[in-house]
Amino acid sequence: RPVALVNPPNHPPLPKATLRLSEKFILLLILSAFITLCFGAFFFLPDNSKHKRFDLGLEDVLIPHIDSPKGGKHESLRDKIRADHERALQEAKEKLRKSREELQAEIQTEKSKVVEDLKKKDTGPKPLPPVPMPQVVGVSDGEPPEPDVKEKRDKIREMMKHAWDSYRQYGWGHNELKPLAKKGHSTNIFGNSQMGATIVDALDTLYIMGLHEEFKDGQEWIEQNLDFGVNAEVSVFEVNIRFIGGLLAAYYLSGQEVFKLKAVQLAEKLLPAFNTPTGIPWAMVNLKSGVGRNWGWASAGSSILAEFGTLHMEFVHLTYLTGNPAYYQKVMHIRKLLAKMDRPNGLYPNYLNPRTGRWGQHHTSVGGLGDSFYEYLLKAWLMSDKTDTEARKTYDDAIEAIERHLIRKSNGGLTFIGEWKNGHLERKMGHLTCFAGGMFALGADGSPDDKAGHYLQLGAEIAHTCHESYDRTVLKLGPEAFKFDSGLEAVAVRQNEKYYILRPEVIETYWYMWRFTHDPKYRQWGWEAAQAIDKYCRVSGGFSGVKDVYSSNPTYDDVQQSFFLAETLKYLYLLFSSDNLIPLENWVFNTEAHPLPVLHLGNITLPGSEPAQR
Ligand code: DMJ
Repeated sequence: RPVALVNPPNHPPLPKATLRLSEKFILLLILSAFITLCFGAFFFLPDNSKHKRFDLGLEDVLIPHIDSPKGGKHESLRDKIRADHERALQEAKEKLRKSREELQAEIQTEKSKVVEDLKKKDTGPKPLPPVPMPQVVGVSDGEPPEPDVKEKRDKIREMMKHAWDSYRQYGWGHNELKPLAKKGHSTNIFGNSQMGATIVDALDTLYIMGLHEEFKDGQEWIEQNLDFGVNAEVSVFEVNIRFIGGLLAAYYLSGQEVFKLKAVQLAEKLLPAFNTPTGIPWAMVNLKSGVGRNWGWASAGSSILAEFGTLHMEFVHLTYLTGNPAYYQKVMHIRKLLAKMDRPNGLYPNYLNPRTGRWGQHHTSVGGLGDSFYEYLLKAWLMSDKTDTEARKTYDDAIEAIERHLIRKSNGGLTFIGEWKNGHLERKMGHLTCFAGGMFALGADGSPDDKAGHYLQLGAEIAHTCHESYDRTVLKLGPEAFKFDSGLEAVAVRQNEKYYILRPEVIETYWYMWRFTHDPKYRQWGWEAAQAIDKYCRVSGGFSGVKDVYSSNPTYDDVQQSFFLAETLKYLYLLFSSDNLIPLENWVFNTEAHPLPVLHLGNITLPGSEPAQR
C-alpha cells in the first residue's frame, strides 16, 4: 500500500524525512524476507553434499570394477559382493517358505538368546569406585575411669537394650513400635512403607555401645529386606537424616559395604524430588514413581527451610563415596539460590515456594521448620575440615540476625529464643529449639571477631533455660513448647504443648556443653533426664512418650520414636563416656545424631565442585 494512504485524511502530510524512512523500512523488510528465503533454502532443500559423499563412497568400490583387468583385486571384491547378494537372496527365499509359527518360534529363540547374553554381562549392581576411607578414629570403647559414671553408662546401655529388644520382639521390620499395644507403628513421614526405620536409625548407637549381636541382627535384616522400590510417598528430609545418615554412619563405623550400597540406592530414589522449576526439592517423593509434592499445610505450596536445608552433609558424603557429582551439585544449587535471595531483616523465612522461588509466609524459627538449616551450615564447615568458609560465613550472618531479632532474656533472667512472625516476636520456645545451645557451643570456635566466649556463654544460657523447662514440671521431663509471657517462665500453657515424645534436643545440648566445658552439672542434668525417662516412659514393651509432663498420672502416647534410639540414648551414653569415643575433631553428627567423619577436603576435589547445575 502506498505510504501516503496510511495518513488519515485530515491529517497534515507527513514530513519528507518520515516518508523516506518508511521507504527504507519497506526496503529493509524485502531484504530481510529475501535473506530468510535463502536461509530456509539452505536448510530445507535436499542436502546435495550428502548425496555426493554417498556417491563418492560407491564410486570408490564400483568404478574400479568397470575398468579393472581380469583377476585383479577388484574382481575378487566384485565376486564377494555378488556372493553376499546371492546368500541374502537365498536366506530371504527360505524365510518366505517358512510358516508363520516357525518364524515366531525363531524370533522367540533369538530373543531369549539376547536376554541370556545380557544376563551374563549384568553381574548385579555396579561396584562403587574405591575411595580413600577417611580417617576413622575414636571408635573406641570410651569407658569412663570413674566407677559411678560407668554405672550410669551401663544403665543407659540397658535402656537401649530394652528399647531394641522390645522393638525386635513386637515391631521387627515396621518403622516404629507401639510399646503398649506391642505391635508395629508408622507415621506419614514414611508413607505406607515398612522400611524398618528403627533398625536403620539404631544401628550406629548399637555399634557405639558395643551391642554387636544386635548390630549383626540389624545388618542381616537390612541385607535381606531393605528394599526402596516401594510405592510409598516419603518425606525427603526424614528419609535423608534417618536412613541415609544412619546407613552412612553404620558404614563408616563398621566398614560393611552393604550399608554404603543401600544408602546410594536410596539416594537415587530421592533425586527426582529435585525436579522442580527452581531445583528446591519437594518435601515428599514417591519412591517408586518419583513424583514429588509438598505438604498441604505449608504456606502457599512451599517447601520447608529445615527440610531442603538439611541435606548437605549426607549429599556431600554420597558424592565422595560414589564419585557421582549430582548429589553435591543439588545441595550447592540450593545454597547458591538462597544466597541470591533477599532476607527480611537478615532472617531466613521458613517457607520457600519451589515453583516461583519466592518466600512464603515470613515466619522464622530456630525450632521446628527452621532448626537444622542453621545446624547444617555450621556442620558443612566442620565436615569440610573448616575449608568450606562460605558455609561458615552464611552461618555467622544468620546467627547474627537471629541474636538481634529472636533471642531475649525473660523477666526472670532466662535467655530464650522466640519465633519471629511477620515482624512480631512470639515469646515461645520449642523443645526442638533447645538443640541450639549445643550448636552455639559447637560454633564458638571459629566465630567472627573472636566471640568464642560469647557463644559458649550463649550455649550455656540456653542449656540452663531448657533445664528449667524440665525442672518446672512434675515428671522432670520437658514440654513440647514453653512460654515467657504474662509472668510465665519456661512453662507450657496449652494442653497440646505439654507432651514429651522422647525427644533428644535438651540432652544433646547437655552433651555438647559437657564436651566443651566439663562442668559436672551437665552430667547431673543428663542423669536427671535419664532417670525420669526410665521412671515415667518405660513400659514392659519398650519406651513411650507421655501426654502431659505436668500430671503425676500421665497417659502414654504409645509410640517409641526411632529417634529415641538414634539420638536420645546415644547422647546420654556419650555424656557418660570419655571424650575419646567419637571425638568431635574427627566426627560431625548429622541432625539425627548419626556421626559422619570429617572429610579433609583440602586434599580432595569433589567431583562436580565446578559451578553447580541442576
Ligand atoms: C529428629 O528427627 C531430628 O533431630 C530432627 O532434626 C528434628 N527432631 C527430631 C527429634 O526430635
